[in-house]
Amino acid sequence: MKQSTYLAPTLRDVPSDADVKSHQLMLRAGLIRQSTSGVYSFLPLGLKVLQKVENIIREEMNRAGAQQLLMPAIQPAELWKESGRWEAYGPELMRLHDRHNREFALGPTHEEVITTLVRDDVHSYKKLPMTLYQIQNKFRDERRPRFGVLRSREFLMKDAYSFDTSFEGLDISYDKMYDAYSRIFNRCELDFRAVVADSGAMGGKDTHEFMVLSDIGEDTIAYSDESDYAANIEIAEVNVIYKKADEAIKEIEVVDTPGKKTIEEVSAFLNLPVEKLIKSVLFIVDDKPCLVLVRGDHEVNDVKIKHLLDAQIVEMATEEETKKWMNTVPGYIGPKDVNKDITIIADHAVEAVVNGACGANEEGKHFINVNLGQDFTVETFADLRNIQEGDPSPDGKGTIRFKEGIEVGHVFKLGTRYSEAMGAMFLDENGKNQPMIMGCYGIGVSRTLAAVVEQHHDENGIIWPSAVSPFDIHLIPVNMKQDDQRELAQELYEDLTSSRFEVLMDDRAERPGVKFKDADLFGFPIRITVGKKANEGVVELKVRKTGETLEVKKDELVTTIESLLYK
Ligand code: 9G3
Repeated sequence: MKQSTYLAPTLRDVPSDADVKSHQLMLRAGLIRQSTSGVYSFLPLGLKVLQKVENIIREEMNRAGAQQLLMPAIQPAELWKESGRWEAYGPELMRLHDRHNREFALGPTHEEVITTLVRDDVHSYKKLPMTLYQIQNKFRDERRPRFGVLRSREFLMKDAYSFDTSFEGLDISYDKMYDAYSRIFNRCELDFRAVVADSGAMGGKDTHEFMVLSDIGEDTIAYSDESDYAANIEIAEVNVIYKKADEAIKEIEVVDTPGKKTIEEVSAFLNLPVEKLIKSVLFIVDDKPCLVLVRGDHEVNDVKIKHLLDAQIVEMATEEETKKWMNTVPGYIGPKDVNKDITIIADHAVEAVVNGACGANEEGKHFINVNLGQDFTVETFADLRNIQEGDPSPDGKGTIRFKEGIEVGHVFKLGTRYSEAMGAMFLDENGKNQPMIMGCYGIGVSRTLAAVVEQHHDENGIIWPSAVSPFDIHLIPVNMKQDDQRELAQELYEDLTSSRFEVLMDDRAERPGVKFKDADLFGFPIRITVGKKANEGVVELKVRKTGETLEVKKDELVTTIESLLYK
């Protein structure tokens, strides 16, 4: 390919509205351009990478025995009404009407579509297990699209769905997908961890997220420094035994704490360690008020509340709701003498607080010497807090550390959630009709591309892993006006291309400095410069990743490149 006519517009400066490296570099290297907020075009260079990632995914899906198909992006609302999800999703589900005013969704995922497709054409256990997948754009109207294609409103996803006759069969399908994901992300040279995750609205029990380690990741991974334990902080269970302080129980007192609302302010003002404070947070759980207590130095984990109460919706109360239920403003609420309609649940750590402090449910006042039993009661104690760095690992081995991660994959065991809702049944060997046992498996393909850039770049630009690089070789004649340079470059272009390398030749009439800067920005693995020694048939080869440069005779070029590219 000749760069003089190739659409890969580079930018010298960092775009002001791009906050992370992958977004900046993908714009500057001409891989993507924004159409509107959260909506992007992939230019030729970007699409070539996307297709390389897709091909790796396809190879590993097929190796795992999955079959590729393609489902429609527009989905009739009836399917989502049948599964009960039409009302469950709000503004994030992009909806439209056709010319007959019928309702449709732009597909954010395809459980409903795939389940009805299988329902209508698969009826016998003899056809199972079956795993089907597609690679297609998804639509989710994110409230805050950001970080380029890392969180966009239209994005490329590989979504797979497995259908089995038993839960044992699902375990096998799940493990095959799990292993395929590990191979995919290894081939993309991503440093990732598979972490135990929360299944969220999808129900089902087991689920893992594949997280690419990155400081800009929006997810926090809790991992052990001594074992392979790793979990999304949302569900990482806390495994700590708290022991009560052995001090005499004191009489409760009200104290003035004017303007002291936060744990830190109250702790400092009352001269009490934060471990003695009881943090009270009011939640509205499926429309009912629930006061959640955690120790002052801990954070409430709303996913754990949801699991404990088997709830659909768990939201923090607004200021008005807090006033309504607690008769005071946030910062002064506590568990003593609250409205009897309010359920009180607490993290295990609260049970060990002696002579603690908490809000007095009156603005500007707190209680001290508060003790469970005599001053307040708790309906249920449970693990309701976020795990913290330094906590013991739940598997008993080592200590918990945190790392940020970018979620590039998510695999779920769905069970019969959709097959029952949509009637996807199979006749078992005894002729009995049973609901199929399903799993679903997603990879954010465009997000994976951005994650590769996040992990593979330096101050000069992208450094593509060879398996996903848009081109293998950047061929640069320093001066197109010099006959020997131009002719040797053309000869090498033909030789390398016929040796099955993908070559971009910079045949522009640009100064060498501009060409070299763009080459570093594009980040192909190998750069060949045809310069002064062209008349000796000698070129300079530079390895982008290491910066190593060496002079190579033209007839040794193919073998040298093969040794560098495919080692
Ligand atoms: C929606 C909207 C957003 C959504 C969903 C539905 C996430 C939704 C979860 C999944 C589960 C798996 C198959 C591939 C892997 C992920 N965001 N999820 O169901 F209507 Cl607006 O998509 N689906």
